[in-house]
Amino acid sequence: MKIIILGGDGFCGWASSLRLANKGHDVFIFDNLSRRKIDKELKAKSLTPIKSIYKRVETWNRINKNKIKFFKIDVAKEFLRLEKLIKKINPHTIVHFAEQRSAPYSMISLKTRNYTLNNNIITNNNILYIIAKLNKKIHLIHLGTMGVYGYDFSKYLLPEGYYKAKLFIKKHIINTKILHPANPGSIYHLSKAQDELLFQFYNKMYGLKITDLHQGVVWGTNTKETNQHPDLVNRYDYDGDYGTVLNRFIMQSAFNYPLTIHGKGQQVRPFININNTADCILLASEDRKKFNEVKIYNQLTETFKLIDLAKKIKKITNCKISYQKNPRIESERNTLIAKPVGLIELGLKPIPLSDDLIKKEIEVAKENYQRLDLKKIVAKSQWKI
Ligand code: NAD
Ligand code: USQ
Repeated sequence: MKIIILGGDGFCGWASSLRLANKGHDVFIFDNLSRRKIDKELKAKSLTPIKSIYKRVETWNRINKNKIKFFKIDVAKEFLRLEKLIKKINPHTIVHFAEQRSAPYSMISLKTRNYTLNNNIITNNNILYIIAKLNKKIHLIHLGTMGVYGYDFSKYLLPEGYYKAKLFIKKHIINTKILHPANPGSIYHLSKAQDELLFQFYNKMYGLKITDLHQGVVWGTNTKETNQHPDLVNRYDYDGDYGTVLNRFIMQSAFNYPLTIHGKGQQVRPFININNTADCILLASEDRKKFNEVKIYNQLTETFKLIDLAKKIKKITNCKISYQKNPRIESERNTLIAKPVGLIELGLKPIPLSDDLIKKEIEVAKENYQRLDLKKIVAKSQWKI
């Protein structure tokens, strides 16, 4: 199949692009390299030495028979070029990773709030409009987030996107089906809640085939494809703005830095390994079934309380744990019961967090000791205005 990967130079997009190419698909990466620009703005960099996208693609194409093509393009700002390229390629599927994905970055300032909202919502509107105009059969797969729900809705298994509901209007009751109520905890998560409404709209108006993958926190670095050559290494964000909690804890324990728990660490969050992210993208891309409503999957494999994660790592490395004043405005205690029900039906084989995998990731961090900047570890972005 011909598959366009928007944001294919990023952490999830790169691993997924290689997985799809490895499985014989024709992959076209579209990316404006804004993530690399933000690294410069924040004076931060991936712990792993990632190569330029040009080198990455050149190396992949040299050692693999299924070639990848790269186009530097801004999906939010270059509408006409985007339309022309999509018309020329006429893909079966477009996978959309091309958003500003850090909650802390989205909360730094009015500028980063506006950038996140504009970039994330407009990339979706552009792509949906183009699909509706050119070829309604193109399947759009979007990376959403489990954080649109706010993590604390119920003590029951979290449904995938929709609820049967009774609406009480004075004495009347309306039986209906509703989208899971949105309850975002950052401007970034809010942008993803807005994306959901765009999908409902374009699906209802134009019958588009859309899959929204509500993904949990991704951990890990490499996959069997990125391990093929050092030029293909995936990014490892560890800084206070872009590093996510489990990869940060692993990096911190590798360098004897006390694990930075926000608050008391009673928050429960969903997690998924980067290899399983790539698996989910492959499974969703190869799902040729027709569906009428927007398909929503919970893309996680496990949930963990943060303190339990920290203790699991401490058992391996005997590291210290440090309880930090929480820079975020968030509930510090929640219940979250979630499973990847639909993705398992599609064939997902979950990779559980194990001591062995943690040790492997610690090795990845240690190999790159020279690139560590201790000053970048502390999370500086504050939710309060
Ligand atoms: P990333 O920042 O590493 O990758 C995003 C890529 O999109 C970058 O290469 C960036 O340059 C590109 N991009 C951004 N805006 C663009 C635009 N306007 N035009 C073209 N390219 C653009 O992020 P990631 O961690 O790979 O996340 C990818 C997607 O998955 C995001 O939508 C994110 O919300 C979602 N997600 C990520 C995680 C996680 O833990 N990393 C968890 C859940 C969901
Ligand atoms: N946290 C710590 N210590 C740290 C970093 C984070 O205790 O050093 C805490 C945070 O306060 C929060 C939790 O860990 O309670 C998760 O934070 P995170 O930065 O790992 O993840 P989050 O901000 O939720 O965002 C990440 C990705 C985002 C994705 C989301 C999935 O950056 O793109 O959408 O995970 S989800 O969690 O399902 O919303």
